[in-house]
Amino acid sequence: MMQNELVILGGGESGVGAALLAKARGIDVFVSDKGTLSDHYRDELTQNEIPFEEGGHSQTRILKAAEVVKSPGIPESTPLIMALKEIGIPIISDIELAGRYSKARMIGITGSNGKTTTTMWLHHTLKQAGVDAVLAGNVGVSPCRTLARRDPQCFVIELSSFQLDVMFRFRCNTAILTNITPDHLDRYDHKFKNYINAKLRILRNQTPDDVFIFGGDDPVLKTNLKDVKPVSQWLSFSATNDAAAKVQGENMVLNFKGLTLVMPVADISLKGRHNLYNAMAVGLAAFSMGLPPEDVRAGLMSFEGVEHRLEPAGVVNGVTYINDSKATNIDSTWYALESMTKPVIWIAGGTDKGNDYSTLLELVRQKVKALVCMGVDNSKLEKAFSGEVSYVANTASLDAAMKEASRLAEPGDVVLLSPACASFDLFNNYEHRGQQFKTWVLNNAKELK
Ligand code: UMA
Ligand code: ADP
Repeated sequence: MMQNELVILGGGESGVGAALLAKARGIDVFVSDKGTLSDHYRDELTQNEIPFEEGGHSQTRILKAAEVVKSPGIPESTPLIMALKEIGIPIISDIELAGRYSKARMIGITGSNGKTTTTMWLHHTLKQAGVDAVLAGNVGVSPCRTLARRDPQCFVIELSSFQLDVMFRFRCNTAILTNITPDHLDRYDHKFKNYINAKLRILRNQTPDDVFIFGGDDPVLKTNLKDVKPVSQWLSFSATNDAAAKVQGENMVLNFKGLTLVMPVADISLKGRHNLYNAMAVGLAAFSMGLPPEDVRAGLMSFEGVEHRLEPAGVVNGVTYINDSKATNIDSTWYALESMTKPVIWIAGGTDKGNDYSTLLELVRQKVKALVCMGVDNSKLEKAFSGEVSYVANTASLDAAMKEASRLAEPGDVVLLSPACASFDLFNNYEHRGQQFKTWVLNNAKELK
């Protein structure tokens, strides 16, 4: 048994990435997974001669670790994690490990909604302008994987609250906090404040040279940033007030570091107010890297969007189908409904995370013709909206929901899948749900041709 071993808990992307980096740096490393590793990751560990176990954690060995890298998928309340904490063994994330071995500029992006879109949009904008930027983090690739081979000019890292929980010395040269609405409360003792504090950890270790970009219209951020003393350069984006990124008439206006971009909102490739916010965050972050305004404009005009986020899925019989399967909470669905310009047949439902539907009522009254509930238990949704829309359908499969929606829709309408709920009652995950939606539309488009 090794002493001074780096133990990695969880052999998913974050764990295997961390193991590859540790191995490349000559650190004794051991990967332990309670479940079964995927063939791909098992092969990678074997090929790189990294010792591992699966099907359980060898507690005695793990409790002798010099340090532990924990997958963000493992809750802090797990007995093994509690035992490690009690002994005082440091527990970090793969992102924290990456920070130790990189001189790259670190751009970290967090928030309750818009993380992936903002991260990928910024990465696209930087790459298109010729910057050696690498996409990493919660989008699905560990930065450690790249660092095992090379250190790029810049990392664009999506950070979940779970990753932030186990980050201590990591420093974001540019930090983005898009917004905060309740999510993942099961991992935070059901206390919203704990989740807010996790998000604010993105500010840790920032210096006056660093930049913090945040949603200036977000009420939760406004309240919670009031008592924080700025150390770095704080910039906000707002659709209603004067800010570093703002709206003036038909234009979006960005100003930072002597750089200015004035650009028609209509030229931004992704639509809806939430995407205007995301675009502003991208623009300010690009300015923080010194990117010329024309390169920022080009990136904001050419990004094609991310799958399952208000993704056009086709037009059948004059009805437009939109896949917003990633809308797994109320706020994301609010923005989806707000951005609709045609009458909506709304497909919603799934595993409820303690939703309060009242904030959607006004938009639903304005925009929704009919609601198709799709879930194992639709009673809460039905109760919230019956009487508010002309028709509420109760379905328990994608096929049944799609049949109802297409029956109810008339030419010129939109069928919007924006569930406001997790997918696990009927699907493996949100991707599976979105994929099935798109496949259904594609098959029907063929039949009707
Ligand atoms: N496991 C143990 N012991 C335990 C519990 C679990 O060993 O007690 C093992 C499981 O068997 C599994 C591994 O830990 O093999 C966890 O698998 P994973 O695929 O979740 O692991 P990671 O590669 O660490 O995934 C994480 C993020 N997952 C979560 O935060 C839940 C990924 O985000 C992220 O892409 C990846 O790191 C790389 O940074 C996914 C996600 O759902 C997409 N994120 C949440 C979200 O976006 O809402 C936060
Ligand atoms: P995250 O990675 O934080 O989950 P995504 O970019 O994947 O964010 O988007 C998740 C959902 O939230 C999608 O339905 C998307 O349309 C919506 N969304 C995107 N940006 C924002 C935003 N700034 N505010 C609210 N909702 C948003």
